[in-house]
Amino acid sequence: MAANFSLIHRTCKLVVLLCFLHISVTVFFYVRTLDIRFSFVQNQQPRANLSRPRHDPLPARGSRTEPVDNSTWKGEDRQMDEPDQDATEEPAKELEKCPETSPLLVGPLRVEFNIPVSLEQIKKDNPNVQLGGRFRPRDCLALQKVAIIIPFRKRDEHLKFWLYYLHPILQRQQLDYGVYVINQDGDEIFNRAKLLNVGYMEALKEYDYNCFVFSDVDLIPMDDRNTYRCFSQPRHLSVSMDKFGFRLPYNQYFGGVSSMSKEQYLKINGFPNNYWGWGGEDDDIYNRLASKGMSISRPSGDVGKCRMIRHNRDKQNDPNPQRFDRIAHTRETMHKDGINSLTYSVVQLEKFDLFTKITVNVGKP
Ligand SMILES: *[C@@H]1O[C@H](CO)[C@@H](O)[C@H](O)[C@H]1NC(C)=O
Ligand SMILES: *[C@@H]1O[C@H](CO)[C@@H](O)[C@H](O)[C@H]1NC(C)=O
Ligand SMILES: [Mn+2]
Repeated sequence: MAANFSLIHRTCKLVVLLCFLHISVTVFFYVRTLDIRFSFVQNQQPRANLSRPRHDPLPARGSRTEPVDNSTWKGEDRQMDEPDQDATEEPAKELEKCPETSPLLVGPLRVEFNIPVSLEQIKKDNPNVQLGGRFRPRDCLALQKVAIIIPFRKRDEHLKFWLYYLHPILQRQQLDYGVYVINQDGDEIFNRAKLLNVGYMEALKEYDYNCFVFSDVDLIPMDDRNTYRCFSQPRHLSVSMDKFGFRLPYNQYFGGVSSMSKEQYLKINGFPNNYWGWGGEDDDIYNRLASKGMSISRPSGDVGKCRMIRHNRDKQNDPNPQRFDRIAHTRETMHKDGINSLTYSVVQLEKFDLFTKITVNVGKP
């Protein structure tokens, strides 16, 4: 009888324990779902976009003149996994791999836009840049092959400054890189994200790139430690722009300059093709990443400083009234709208000394 009682007692204890476990696990997963949902950029009100209070500003690490704290830096900047570095496959190459952090970096840079720049002078200043805006370090094997994609239309003045500042920086960063300016042909309404998709496709036709940096033409980094390469998570590089008072405008902000490995890009089916006009396409990209369980990697607010060349709103790039509706449905649309549904035609492909310019017809809304 006593033995029987103790058996019942033990069984009860076990049942209670199992119930408790079950509830904990359920609550855990529910909270996780909520978390992912809240981190989505959904149906934001127009005025909520930029004037929202900033709950989570970037840590301001040190002042401009202080060196960056090296130890924490390394932790958040893990190199993405190199796919094909099989030593046995490269018998001819004697070059050693470049170091994880380039020894050529100098840190904070002076960036201004009231100086005269000319393509001839930039070419003279960068004798190692090859036709089409290609470069690879001479004395070591670059860790990544980076295609830099710049969506473009009628911004030649900005492009000059971009080339003037970026070529020296990218060379110091010891990247194997190419610069692709994707020029939207005609005067139809602008489509930034579709041009980025075109850049991805066209760059891969030329070289086996494994990393893609997507950059607006008017954004210049103010520190060469902000390396234009890929990381184990998609990277947002323009984290503290002068335009936004050197802060992130909001936590999910992914506009300006970003980078993604080929794998990361393919995982989200590339970018949307149907955001015509200004705004929202970067939020859609963020939603794609979040829905695939990826997070955003960022440099510190200090290293991530950058300047934007001031300009008026372009013609044929008015705010897209459909953007709020579109970003509310990324999850449903992303699998049919992206690199798998991209259509365009190349109008002209030009190799200049400092960049490759691809003029494309991307159609109209
Ligand atoms: C980072 O640390 C290494 C040694 O650990 C040192 O050689 C290098 O100069 C440091 N870089 C910076 C930017 O402080
Ligand atoms: C919100 O503002 C940012 C910064 O200007 C912009 O990149 C983004 O596309 C905007 N999103 C929407 C939905 O307007
Ligand atoms: Mn701009």
